[in-house]
Amino acid sequence: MSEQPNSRCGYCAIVGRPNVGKSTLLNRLIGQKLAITSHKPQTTRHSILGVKTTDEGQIIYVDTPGLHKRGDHAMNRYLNRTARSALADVDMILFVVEALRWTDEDQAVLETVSRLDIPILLLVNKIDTVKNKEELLPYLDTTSKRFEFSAVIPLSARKGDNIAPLEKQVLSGMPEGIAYFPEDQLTDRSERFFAAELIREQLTQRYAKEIPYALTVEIEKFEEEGNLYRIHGLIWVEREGQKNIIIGAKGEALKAVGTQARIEMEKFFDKKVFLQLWVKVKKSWSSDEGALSRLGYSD
Ligand SMILES: Nc1nc2c(ncn2[C@@H]2O[C@H](COP(=O)(O)OP(=O)(O)O)[C@@H](O)[C@H]2O)c(=O)[nH]1
Ligand SMILES: [Mg+2]
Repeated sequence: MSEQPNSRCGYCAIVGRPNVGKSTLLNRLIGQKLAITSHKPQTTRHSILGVKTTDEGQIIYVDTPGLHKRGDHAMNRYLNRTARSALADVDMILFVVEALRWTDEDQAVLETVSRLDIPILLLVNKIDTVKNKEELLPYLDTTSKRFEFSAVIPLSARKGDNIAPLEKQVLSGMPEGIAYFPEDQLTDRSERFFAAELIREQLTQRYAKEIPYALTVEIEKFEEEGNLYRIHGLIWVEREGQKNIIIGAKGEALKAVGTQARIEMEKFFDKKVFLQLWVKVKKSWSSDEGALSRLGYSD
């Protein structure tokens, strides 16, 4: 832990509507894949802390599920609750939008965070998609007038453009204090949690339509045997038809998911991984508050 009297330490939440690149940004800032990403909403279902320690201090980033507009479904209510509670005690907010876009959902997120009286940095992400960079200027001009942001930073989380100036800006906004977390700690989540997330990432990226929303992953067994992790994962879906799709003809689809998830886990844990997967049906788990809480979606 840092003993320097002038060191800084604080919390910084990453917020925005789904799909603007919040999780990609967290991974970029930490330099490791902590948060799973995909182009589908609801990919991030839990708040994840990413801890970045340097000589100047410690920044604790909080990745949040996107604030979802529809609050009429139990899962969306949980996601909104999680996103909102992550904002309660932070020192700074990174509000992420997509270059050249400003939707009703962006506006709704701004309205939520601007009520909190916490400094807000506006991050205009995905600038790598803008061929002619001059097009950005009028956009930056209008968006920066939407609120008194402490700064507006165009960047690309995917390519890593403009990340260093962002980090400098964030650090300067953190209160003085000594580090909360040991300097080698990157996150607050367990290896079991990441195992489940890496399985869910494969499934979320692979299936379109309703399947990503209808599934969750539970780790039934997580055992260490020397340099090997033995992991049993249970994939819950809501209907028989979804189970059949995930298993596929002769189990081929599930096997492919298992292989790719195992490769990702071996990279993440730096261990050999033996992974077995099962699929089970639990009707309407995602709209049942009790089932949600048993499956780990509780505050
Ligand atoms: N071109 C481009 N795509 C990005 C960038 N950042 C994120 N993405 C993509 O946008 C999609 C959503 O990213 P994700 O981080 O899951 O968004 P989140 O829902 O806000 O957490 C993924 O397909 C990312 O690869 C970027 O800087 N440039
Ligand atoms: Mg995300």
